[in-house]
Amino acid sequence: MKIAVSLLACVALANAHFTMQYMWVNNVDQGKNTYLRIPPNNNPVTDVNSKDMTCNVNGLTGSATGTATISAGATITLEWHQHDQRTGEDPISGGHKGPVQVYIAKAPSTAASFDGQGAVWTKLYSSGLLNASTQQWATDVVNTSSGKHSFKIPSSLPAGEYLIRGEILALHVAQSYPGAQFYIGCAQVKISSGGSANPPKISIPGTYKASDPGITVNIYNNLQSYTAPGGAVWSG
Ligand SMILES: *[C@@H]1O[C@H](CO)[C@@H](O)[C@H](O)[C@H]1NC(C)=O
Ligand SMILES: *[C@@H]1O[C@H](CO)[C@@H](O)[C@H](O)[C@H]1NC(C)=O
Ligand SMILES: [Cu+2]
Repeated sequence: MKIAVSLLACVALANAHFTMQYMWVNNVDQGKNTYLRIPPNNNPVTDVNSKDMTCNVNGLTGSATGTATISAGATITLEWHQHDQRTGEDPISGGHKGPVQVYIAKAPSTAASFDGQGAVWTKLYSSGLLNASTQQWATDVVNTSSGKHSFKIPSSLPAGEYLIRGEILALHVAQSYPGAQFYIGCAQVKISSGGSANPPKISIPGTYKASDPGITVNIYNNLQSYTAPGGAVWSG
């Protein structure tokens, strides 16, 4: 019954999807759509093998996009909304439950010219099922935090230009594949000083599989634990 209701809600609210619209650096708002690769609309990606998984639709280049200079150790906040506004609407629409993750990938040259293909992505942040008894998800916290979630750029990352990839995975229709909805946003940054770490890296697309228990999953069956796709967070 719950599944049927959620399916209906999803169809009825087809444009209740969302996009990543702002990046904050050390609590300073960089401005709407600034330093971000902007997709044509707020639809999710559902094919885990599609290149749209990297930085959303039309996201393989950022030649028209600026690059923010940040220092290693900076706190980055990503902010998501359904439509073109910060107020008057829930950042995340009802039923869109699931994990929130962030990856980073070092560009061989400029972030603007980087397509993010290959084993280049390191996971910096992951938040999933926070409380099994209340079924509270990371998306619930983003929703009540005005669409925002924050993470730290590890100081040990080498200086250079990078793509930051935010991912919110909505699992309300993920019982069969394709169903899980990937909301993806990429930001371009230049880390001005840094360390010499060589963190573990995965491919997006590539590493995620339709059969991953974090991608094809029924979240309406009193789920007790959840493992997000993409492996462990690298903490620097
Ligand atoms: C976001 O919060 C609003 C208001 O509390 C709620 O109606 C909506 O269902 C929430 N979204 C999700 C995905 O839980
Ligand atoms: C989960 O929520 C319940 C009910 O609100 C609360 O008693 C419990 O402490 C929470 N558990 C965690 C791990 O936060
Ligand atoms: Cu939906």
